[in-house]
Amino acid sequence: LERIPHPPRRIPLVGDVFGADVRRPVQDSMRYGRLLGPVFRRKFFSREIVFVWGGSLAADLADESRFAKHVGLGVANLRPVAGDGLFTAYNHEPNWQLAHDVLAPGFSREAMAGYHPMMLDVAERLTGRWDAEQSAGRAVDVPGDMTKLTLETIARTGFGHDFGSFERARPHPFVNAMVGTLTFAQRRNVVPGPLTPLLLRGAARRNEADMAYLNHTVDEVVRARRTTRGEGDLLDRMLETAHPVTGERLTAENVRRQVITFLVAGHETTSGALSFALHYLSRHPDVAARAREEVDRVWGDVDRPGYDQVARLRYVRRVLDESLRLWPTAPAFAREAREDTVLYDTHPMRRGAWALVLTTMLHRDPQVWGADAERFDPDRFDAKAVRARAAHTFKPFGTGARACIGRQFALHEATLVLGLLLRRYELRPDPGYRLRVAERLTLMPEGLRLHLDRRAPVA
Ligand code: MNH
Repeated sequence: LERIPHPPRRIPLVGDVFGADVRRPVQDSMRYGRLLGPVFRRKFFSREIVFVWGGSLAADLADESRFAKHVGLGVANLRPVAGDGLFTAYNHEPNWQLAHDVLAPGFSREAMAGYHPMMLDVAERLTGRWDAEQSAGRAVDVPGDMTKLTLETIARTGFGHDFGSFERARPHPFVNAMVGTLTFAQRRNVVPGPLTPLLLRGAARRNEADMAYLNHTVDEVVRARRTTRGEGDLLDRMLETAHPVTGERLTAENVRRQVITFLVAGHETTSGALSFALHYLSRHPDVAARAREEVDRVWGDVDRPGYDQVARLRYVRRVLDESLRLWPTAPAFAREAREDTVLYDTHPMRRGAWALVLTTMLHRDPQVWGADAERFDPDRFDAKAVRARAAHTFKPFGTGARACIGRQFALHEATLVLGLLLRRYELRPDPGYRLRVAERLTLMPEGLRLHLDRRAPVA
């Protein structure tokens, strides 16, 4: 540990709190990463965190035989909300394997094709709203509307539920409660443990209320489903499917945890990814033109694309990949040593020792991405460039057995929506807007508004 650099002005007892930005811990760490190099540490009171972002180090941490997911920091702070749900379960908890095996078929290609018409329905509610904003000459609130879209999509495809987000002037209270618990979980990372009751007392009380509201909402959805059957969605799987080998089922309490997990994990990150992609499309008219040309070519005169017509939007996918490279909306993940080992033949780690992979910086490592790593360029993801790159250097969905189960879901949903929006509108940026990134465990372009022009319908 001694050889790993840390910020220069370390203060006894409190650590590296000097100049630390508690509202933007990820961007703060990016700044230190640039200063201190591919592995560094930061200390907050008694807690010291090792950050890793160098491509070779991160690739070594991806070795599943020596490392596994570590449930720590923001993920551990979500345990009160999400319990042993898939995302927050410890590796040794039996409910992880059980739920993984029961739910994995809900993310197969066939399952995605089944969700596609519902995703399209929700996306058309978005374009309906954007048409109205456009004709009224108003700019659209990108993160706000993308959050409505992704919440409705996961609620509908996962649980047959409708939050009515597009009919509301303000976010659904479920969203406020969820953002509340996420923000609280992030704050707890930077407040020293013993001082938490003192500094966060009011916040903790609000957090209790937020969690109660989440539980209540979910219990209602589950209760409604127990009386009627769904259309073979995730909730049906959770309630009815037994494990293929052991015959075990999820308990009622675990179903509650899973529903919350999917509603939360299934929309914040996708909403951010779409918002960043729209930001970059509005700032790179050449890229937007190329993507739009692809949509017109693949969709022809069809305005309601089928599943395959979305899967074939290769360039739009690259735009998304490149946005997730620069701003992976789940900005870090933690890895722990399964046994005593040496990281990259350099850093000894004891069993259980862990490090945080700072994905935002891994995706900007000049050794991997070149000297122009900060530049937005979707061609980094054409097949040839991908083949030429080292393995385990693009990790927006994490790595290994505990990587994102919703990856194909998110990519299909986001590609569909970008396709529809490119087809329908020209995006004009606000000339005064400079990208500002808000953090609440996930990343989001703050205050992003875009002006729309309707395109002439394709002949
Ligand atoms: Mn998702 C795990 C990123 C969309 C459900 N997700 C992860 C991890 C990352 C991640 C990173 C691993 C975290 C860790 O190692 O601690 N997820 C994303 C991103 C998007 C995303 C960047 C969108 C873009 N995720 C989705 C969607 C769903 C979902 C959509 C559900 C429909 N994610 C999960 C679940 C897990 C997860 C569940 C936990 C999987 C497991 O541990 O078994």
